[in-house]
Amino acid sequence: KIVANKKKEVASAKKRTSYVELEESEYFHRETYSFKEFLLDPKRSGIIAEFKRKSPSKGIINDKVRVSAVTNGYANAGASALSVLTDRNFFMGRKADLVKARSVNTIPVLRKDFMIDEYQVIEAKSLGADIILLIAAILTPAEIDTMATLAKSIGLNVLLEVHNLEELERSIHPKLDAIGVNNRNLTDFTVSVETSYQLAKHIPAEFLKISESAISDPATIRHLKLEGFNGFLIGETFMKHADPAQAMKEFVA
Ligand code: IGP
Repeated sequence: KIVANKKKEVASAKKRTSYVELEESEYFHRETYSFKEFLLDPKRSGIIAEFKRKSPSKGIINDKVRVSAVTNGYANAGASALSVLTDRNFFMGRKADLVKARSVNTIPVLRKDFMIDEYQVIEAKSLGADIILLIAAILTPAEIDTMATLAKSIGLNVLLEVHNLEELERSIHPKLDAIGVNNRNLTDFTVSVETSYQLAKHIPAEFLKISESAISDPATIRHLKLEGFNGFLIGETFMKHADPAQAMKEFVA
């Protein structure tokens, strides 16, 4: 359902904006920030702080806050990177949110969306992203190869998301920078940080290790660090508050 929906969206975007126009964006020619450098910077928290108004599992989380204030507050609270949803249908995100986040921050920004086409990779760079997400559950190994290779050729960092060992083993690719274990099962939306603990030892050492979703307390981060995780993708725990950046400040204090 998500993939069919996304295909339509990409087809219409291609009609509106050509590759040539995307590449005319000033951002398309910028040098991206290194995901690795920011994640491993000991002065930062390792948190990839997400701007997410709505999700399929929770409905509206927060539609009252502004992307510039929130993302800038996250960065000031010590975020290593930002994650901005650009999917409109399921997450109430906008491409303009990514542009806004980029324009007011000097840390890496992840384009959070369902990437299924090379067009979206070029588009991500032109909107100001530093990192793209490739979701193993919806991509073949050949598609991961094509998109990761393209992304790296234009300086983007690549995060691969997996839910289980089978996805990890079939999708691992030398062009990836980071492997993210999603603790949320995308089919039934159940969450368990156990997923991260179980998969940790199967992720080859050359990749950054990220744990995604359902992280709601600092103790979980301490445990994940002990298992070798370098990054922690957090959305709802911050976004459910009227002031998400303040919530992050208190979380890291
Ligand atoms: C954040 P949470 O539980 O902290 O709000 O989760 C992030 O991991 C989640 O939004 C996410 C996501 C995705 C969203 C992970 N993978 C893929 C959309 C698409």
